[in-house]
Amino acid sequence: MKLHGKRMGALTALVTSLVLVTSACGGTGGGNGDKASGGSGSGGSGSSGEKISVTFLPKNLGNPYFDTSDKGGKEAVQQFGGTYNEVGPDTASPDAQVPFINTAAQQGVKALVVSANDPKAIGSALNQARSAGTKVVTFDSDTDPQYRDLFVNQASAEGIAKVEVDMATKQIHDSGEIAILSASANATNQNAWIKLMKADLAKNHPKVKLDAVVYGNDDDQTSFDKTAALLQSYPNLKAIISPTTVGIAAAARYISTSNYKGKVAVTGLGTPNQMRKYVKDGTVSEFALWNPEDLGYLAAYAAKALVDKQITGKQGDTFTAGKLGKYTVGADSTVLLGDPFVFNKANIGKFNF
Ligand code: RAM
Repeated sequence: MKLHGKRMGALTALVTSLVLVTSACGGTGGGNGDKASGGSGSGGSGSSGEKISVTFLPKNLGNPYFDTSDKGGKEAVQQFGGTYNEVGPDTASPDAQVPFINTAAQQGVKALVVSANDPKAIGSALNQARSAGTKVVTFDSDTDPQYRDLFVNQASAEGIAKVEVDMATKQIHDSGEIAILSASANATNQNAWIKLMKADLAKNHPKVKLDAVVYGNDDDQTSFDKTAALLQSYPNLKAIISPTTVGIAAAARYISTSNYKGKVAVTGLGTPNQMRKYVKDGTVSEFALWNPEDLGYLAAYAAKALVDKQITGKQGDTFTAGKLGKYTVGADSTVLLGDPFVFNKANIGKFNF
């Protein structure tokens, strides 16, 4: 299902939700054949015969989005018989991940799976790890391409930006003031989406004014406070788009108990479990995401394929990601999970992540 250039119809939404539900329940997800029981077939040992050790390094710990993605990663690593580890900083700041990368390299882990807080700040640490023999897969939020072997992308940046602008502009009848509450200021993924959202707004929504972009640093309290400040600074605000699961939940929590409820729309990217109560109480009518568990699962299998030398990361390389089936490496050493999905009152009950 493509979201480009059209709104998601009720039927496609239903079909896609069924695919997502199937996937969340451990079904085929990508529809390319169920390999769940047999893993990849080559076991968890790399070409040297050692177990494949995979370390997941999210932007920050304590973020339910990464709890879910890394759970998918763990499932995959266990399936192929490798060893799994998760480490990470408490705050999503640009270079907070560097010591964890250095430690993983010293430990000689076979693969690091990283969501980057900054496209450059962790680059030299990653390249040192790669020189020492560790394969680097970025997922969720990329680095500059020269610092990693592969990027596992959740959905196209264009698709993610468009669905967010579509959801917000629809709710404000394509006219009025909006603001963006983002994650950290250097986050590669959010910044790519914001750039595309700005372009879409300028081109297709002339009556919508973007008042401000503010940063909650993927921290709940900071995001909550930034929401309050936005509402104070811009009394005519009609909608907040938050392209981060931490931000959207904090903004919805603030608005749900304030006089702004029903007057200021909140949308963006969220997890169903965090957003359920705000959809039920009418604070939020719709938001989007992908399946983070599948994202982590796919990233782990991509790491294994690199360690096994089944792929090098060049365009056209193919590998099998367990139950999700077969994937092909695209341009810029990128593997795409799928399309974003819109959650609303009608479908949110079917999801549990
Ligand atoms: C937050 C993180 C993550 C992003 C999601 C949507 O959990 O910033 O990088 O992909 O939101």
